[in-house]
Amino acid sequence: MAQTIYAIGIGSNRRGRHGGPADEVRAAMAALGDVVAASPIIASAPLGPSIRRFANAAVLIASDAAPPDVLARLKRIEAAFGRRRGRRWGARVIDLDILLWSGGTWRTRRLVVPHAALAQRAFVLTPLAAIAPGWRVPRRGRTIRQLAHMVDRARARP
Ligand code: PH2
Ligand code: MG
Ligand code: MG
Repeated sequence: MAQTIYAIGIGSNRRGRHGGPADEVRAAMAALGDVVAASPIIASAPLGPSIRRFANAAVLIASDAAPPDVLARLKRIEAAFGRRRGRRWGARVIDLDILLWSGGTWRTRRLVVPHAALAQRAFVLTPLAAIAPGWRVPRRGRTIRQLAHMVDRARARP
């Protein structure tokens, strides 16, 4: 019986063996398994040095595994999809990030949950708000819905 829920962010801006970025995101959702909620897939402008647009989504998965084990599984899926580790923020077939987990916070050298940039990224918050609007983010004391509104307002400022 799975007690723990993880919110996973999914991104792609490069073709892979499943097709274009949105196909890669869909295939990653299937590969993750135990998906209890899946957001729509959105298109987003790249943040950082990459030129190609991204497909982004978020899912909730149920798992009894601890965060480091879930992270190891995400990395195995990324490798199976043909992800190459290289330039930071380079174009990638698939990127799977742990955004939140129902256990609260996790902080080691290798893994920090909630994801450090969660509150700044509309391409993470917008899909996540579609499936987990009321999830209150530890340490920020705000819900995903509130953070999504805040990031939208920040972007709208001239
Ligand atoms: N991921 C990054 C860097 N920039 N930009 C968009 N739009 N979507 C992403 O998923 C993304 C990005 C690093 O993980
Ligand atoms: Mg990422
Ligand atoms: Mg990543």
